[in-house]
Amino acid sequence: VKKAEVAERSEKIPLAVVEHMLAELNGPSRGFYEHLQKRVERHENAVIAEIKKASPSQGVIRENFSPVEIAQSFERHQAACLSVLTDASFFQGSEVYLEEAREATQLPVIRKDFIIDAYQVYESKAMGADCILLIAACLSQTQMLTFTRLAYDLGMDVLVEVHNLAELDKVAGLPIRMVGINNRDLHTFDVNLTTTFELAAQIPKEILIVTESGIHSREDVELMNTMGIYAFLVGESLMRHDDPGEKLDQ
Ligand code: IGP
Repeated sequence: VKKAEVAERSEKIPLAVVEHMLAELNGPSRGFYEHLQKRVERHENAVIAEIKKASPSQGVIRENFSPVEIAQSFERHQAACLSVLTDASFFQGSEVYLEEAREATQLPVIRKDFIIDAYQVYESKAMGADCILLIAACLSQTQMLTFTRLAYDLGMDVLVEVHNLAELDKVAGLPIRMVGINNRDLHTFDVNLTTTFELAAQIPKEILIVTESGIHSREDVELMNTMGIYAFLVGESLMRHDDPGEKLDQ
């Protein structure tokens, strides 16, 4: 009886109210795009530093895993933003890590997960994400548009990730201001930085490009700079360092 009664009441809560309440939750958005853009426009490097315990290709990357300490180290060493893996099955991530990392710093945070349902967009806002990742390889054009609009309504930014020209075509009409180019093929795990060079040439100037995966050295960064790319998503090479933030100074 109670169940039926609650179900009846819950149907009466308009979605717009839920959206409004969620948009207020966890305080104002920290401006993920703005944090990147203000550096990129001055041709300063902007790193989205990723908190990642394990990956499908590498297994456990970091044994001594404290999201709070890692996040604070990234902030001390001038990371522009944080990325936190929340996917449990492939990356041993958790939404708790995102909540802890965000609370321990002032930095905007992207939720790194495989978003395939609108429910996860609401969920991202509820856990405090300032931005969500949408992976073109996993989504239709319609889904990307729906999830993007929903994220904006909830006050979050969107980073759309592409890996090849077909995916880039698929995202061309979306109302977005950032594109992530993943140098890693999600099927084979092969990493090739030329992916960024090939795709970046096809992307309109006003879109902020983030090069993702396989960035390990100062040389990699400088090579990207010669292509006019100043925003980076870096995980593994930071996580393998004793004090992960220190690697950002190298
Ligand atoms: C970080 P790397 O090679 O620096 O650890 O890569 C990030 O790009 C990678 O974790 C990533 C990812 C993803 C993970 C990019 N896109 C999509 C899961 C799902």
